[in-house]
Amino acid sequence: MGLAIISPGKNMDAWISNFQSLDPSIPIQVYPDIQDPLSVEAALLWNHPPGILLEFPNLKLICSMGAGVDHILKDPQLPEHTPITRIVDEKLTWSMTNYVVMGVLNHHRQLVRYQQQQREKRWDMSSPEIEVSIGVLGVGALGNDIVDKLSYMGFKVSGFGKSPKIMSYPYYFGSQLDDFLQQINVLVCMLPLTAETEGYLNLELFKKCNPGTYLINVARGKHLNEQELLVALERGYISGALLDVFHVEPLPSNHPFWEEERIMMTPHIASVTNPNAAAPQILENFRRMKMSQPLINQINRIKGY
Ligand code: OXD
Repeated sequence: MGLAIISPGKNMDAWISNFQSLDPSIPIQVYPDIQDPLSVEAALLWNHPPGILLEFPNLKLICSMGAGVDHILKDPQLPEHTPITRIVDEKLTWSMTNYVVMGVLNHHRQLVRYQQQQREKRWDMSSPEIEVSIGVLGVGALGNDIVDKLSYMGFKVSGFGKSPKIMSYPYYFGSQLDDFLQQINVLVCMLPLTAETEGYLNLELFKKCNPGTYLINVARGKHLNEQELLVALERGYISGALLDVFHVEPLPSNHPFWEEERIMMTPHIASVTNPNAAAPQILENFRRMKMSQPLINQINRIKGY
């Protein structure tokens, strides 16, 4: 009884060699070459074809290949009671925090402006720093680390979440969104994608931001109403954005974001799961599943994260 890896179009060699060197006794099958569906007890998924899990009647564990599980939960034919885990890993957190710190510093120290000045051979020392007060929407494992590191660097940082929590930093929740937005001028989206958070970054929210707020979205493309971001830029609610995620990936070549100078983009690389770091926790959960022990990093299906 073994593990199926289902991640169409991606090279799985690094995962396979990690699994094999950690525990060669576990049979691994890689989609689409699954010869023995009855033997599949655990599935490791990234953008799997919807409905495919129904082909595995002995499935007892579903693992996301990344931190997010929205790609799994959107499958309308997801087996109802099979537990789902996600990756929580220091390296993933480290990369994500580095990316956001880079985005904040780039905005704060205006690297884009100085690159432009260099092209124009222009020496302008005026206003060398933009004052920033950062707000992180969504303070789970990843968001919290971002708040901690930016606070450590001396930035003013607040967090926003769904429910009350005692935090070591200014924390807003629930109906306090407007107060949170009033405290900040850099908004970092770290929310999980759920029915509640889809389209959360929209014109209504942008209007409530301090004029000229800078947006960083490293969560999911569907958090952002892309058309309304363009409107918010035109109206000055938002001054610019760093985006790593998009509704459609790869971003289509006719998408207006390509032409928008105030938007800086990267191709969903803010933090990419490293198989060396993540394979041990998949196998640990495989072992726990076999022994009927509590899983690590299991998500709550009702909450959606
Ligand atoms: C993830 C991602 O969820 O890469 O890990 O987006």
